[in-house]
Amino acid sequence: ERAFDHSEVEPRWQSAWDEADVFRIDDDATDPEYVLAMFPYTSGQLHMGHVRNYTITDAFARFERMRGESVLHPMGWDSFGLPAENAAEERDTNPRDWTMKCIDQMRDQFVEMGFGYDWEREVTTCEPEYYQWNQWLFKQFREAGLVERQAAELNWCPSCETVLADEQVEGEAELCWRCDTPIEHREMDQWFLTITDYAEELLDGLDGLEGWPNNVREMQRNWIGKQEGASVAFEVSEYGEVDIFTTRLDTIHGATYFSLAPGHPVAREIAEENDEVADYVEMAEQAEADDLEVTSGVFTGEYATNPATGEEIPVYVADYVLTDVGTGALYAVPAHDDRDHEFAQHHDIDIEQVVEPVADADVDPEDVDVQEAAYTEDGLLVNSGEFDGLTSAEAREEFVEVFDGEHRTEYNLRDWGISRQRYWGTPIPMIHCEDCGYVEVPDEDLPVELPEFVHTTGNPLDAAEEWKQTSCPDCGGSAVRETDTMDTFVDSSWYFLRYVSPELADAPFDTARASDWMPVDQYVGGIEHAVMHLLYARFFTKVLDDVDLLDGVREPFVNLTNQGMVLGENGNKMSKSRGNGVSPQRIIDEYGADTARLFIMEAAQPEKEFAWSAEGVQSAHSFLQNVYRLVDEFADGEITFGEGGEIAEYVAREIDATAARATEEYERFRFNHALQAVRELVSLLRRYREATDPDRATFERGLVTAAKLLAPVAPHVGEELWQQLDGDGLIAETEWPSAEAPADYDIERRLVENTREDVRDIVDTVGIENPETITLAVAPDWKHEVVSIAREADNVVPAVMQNEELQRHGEAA
Ligand code: ANZ
Ligand code: ZN
Repeated sequence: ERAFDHSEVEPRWQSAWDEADVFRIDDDATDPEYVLAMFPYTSGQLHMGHVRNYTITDAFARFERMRGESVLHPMGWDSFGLPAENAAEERDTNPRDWTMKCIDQMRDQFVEMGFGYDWEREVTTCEPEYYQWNQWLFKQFREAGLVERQAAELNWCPSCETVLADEQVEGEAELCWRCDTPIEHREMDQWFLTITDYAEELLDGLDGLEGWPNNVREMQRNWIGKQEGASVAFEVSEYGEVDIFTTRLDTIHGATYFSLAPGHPVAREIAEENDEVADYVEMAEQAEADDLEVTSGVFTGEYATNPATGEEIPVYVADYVLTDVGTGALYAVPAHDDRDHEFAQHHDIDIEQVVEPVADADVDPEDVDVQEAAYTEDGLLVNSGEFDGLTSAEAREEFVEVFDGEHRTEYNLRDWGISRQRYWGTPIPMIHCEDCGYVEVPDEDLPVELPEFVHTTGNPLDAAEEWKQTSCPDCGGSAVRETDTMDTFVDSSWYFLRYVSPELADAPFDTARASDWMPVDQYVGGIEHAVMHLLYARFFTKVLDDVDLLDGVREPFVNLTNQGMVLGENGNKMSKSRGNGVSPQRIIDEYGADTARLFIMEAAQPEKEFAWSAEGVQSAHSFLQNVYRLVDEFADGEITFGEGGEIAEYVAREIDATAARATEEYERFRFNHALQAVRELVSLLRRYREATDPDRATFERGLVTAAKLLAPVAPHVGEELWQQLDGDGLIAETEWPSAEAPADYDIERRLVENTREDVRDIVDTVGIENPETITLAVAPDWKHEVVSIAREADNVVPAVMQNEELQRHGEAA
């Protein structure tokens, strides 16, 4: 029985790649293909999600390299964060030692998986060589006016007398992780990056990100949450004018009460006179975001004058009005807003309709009963005096002037609070002096390095007395260091730039090279980063460009792929508690890395989830063994060759067609289809050999083509085959097979068929009845049909819209 032994083969080729520097990219490369996977958090254990993520980028990087591209494919470690502190506590070690051990373990596993990274460019965020640049960039941001101190609510443990990070507050009862005391919320000043200054640009830029999944773009749009509206002043008894923010100025005649957020200055003023209001404000401020009902609120005894009607309407303080949204005050229109409606019913407040559906709307005006439920659509004005009959849009425009208001745009996006009260992060490079206030640590004193870790109740930096006490850079007097560290999302907001010049000692990255090498051409990672990481990285890129650290790079990632989940064999999420996790190490040991890689890549297209399957693993394993055997027999001269007969021409044509098809599928990130093509080619060669005496040249070309097409996904086996076939050098560095399809071969048809399969898969996944009909329906005109199906069934939108090929083929069709 001929077989290859993966435990011997795989390490051998890993060393060969290393010796030949296959994955290294020269600093003087121009405009390389930048292929990047989101770097892992250093938990120490590689899981299947990582394996999938990194197999995708590795296969693509290898494919591009074989096509003659210079490829930048780096790896690094997202290595700051609370888990390291917790692990250090549990194991009686310190976060640094624990983290470094994890990194070594994970690096070994990456090598064992055959992932080809340029290890000379390894970046580790918890090293001073890296985080000094977080500090330096913080100062750059500050100089650009993008750093502010603002009040933020923090968790305070009254017993430990310390601030706690959110992760240190446990359970619904919100207990201190150390002493189980219920925590309190306190307002304290924190450092913020004013990402809101870039809200509009971050929103605009999304339109151009056509290589991103639509659902991610939509999530960012919602997160930024642009609302165009107006502000108008209401007179509130003796407290004077109070500005409100509204997106529905057309409804102003229907305002039947007025409402202030508990944190609004006027609410606080009223609280000074009114005990009931004072109690309410205090209670509301202690409550967590979603604790209170929409109906929670209290009448203040005061009245506001509606400028539209001259009516006096009661003023409430209500928790559903948020202090830091708009102006923190609103006029409420129960007839046309759901929350106002609920509140009004509960507090017995009048409900007055001022908008009714237009004549051709889906709803008959007769059927609208605002006493029952709010009518929240636009329409025509009623009960609005001389303005009756205006459309909502007309009224919104006109009323800004009529009621002396102002156009105003609001965003949901908040500034980014980066202060964390914990040890394992980048120290914020500020010093507090009694006389001078906050003073920056001068550049020559960077990095501010973390002191030795100590086990303590609160933030270890607070306990590091010697480290904390310093002198003021301005006046030389005694001063204390800022003891908060940075949110670790700061680290990941620019790590992709550090790879470009990881050793650079006098700047975070080389501006010229970064500007040439950026943006990242293919970025692959989990959907959980749709908003925070991906938005922060976009923000950083724009700022860095604006302060001339980059030259004309406005977006960091051109193409984005979110890989789907790897589920357990039972179709559930893999987890310890379910006991259905499959350890990558076990698979590597038992079957080898190539089997794992092949199985994962054949199982589904990258965006789709799939369930682990022992059978699938077996099938991948035996396919690799079979290919190996066929090539081995060929190499040993065991195959009888002849003229090849009539079918030789057909086989030759199929070889070219396979190369063309597989190439196209690799480009489209449809690795499963590419591999399907390779499997078909291999079985054709096997039949060719059995049916006739094949001609040697064609047969050999078939094997060479199959080996090359397989190599990005199963790189070790690829090398082994290449060696048997007497190839020059390494297959990893050889040329990709020419991808010219034979003239009469309809590659487009194959692609459309594959795409149709994708649609069916998607439709199956989201559970639409009768996928067949839908598949047939979409065939003639991909784009429009798919879009309309997506519209009809809400839950299909993300999946279907994500399938960019559908749209591409739609345009072609
Ligand atoms: C009057 C009104 C009438 C509103 C109406 C809506 C419907 P959306 O709905 O997402 O566009 N608002 C204003 N400031 C607020 C705050 N600090 N906290 C909570 N809600 C606030 O958001 C805009 C609407 O949210 C605004 O328009 C305001 O209610 C409410 F028939 O004003 B509206
Ligand atoms: Zn000073």
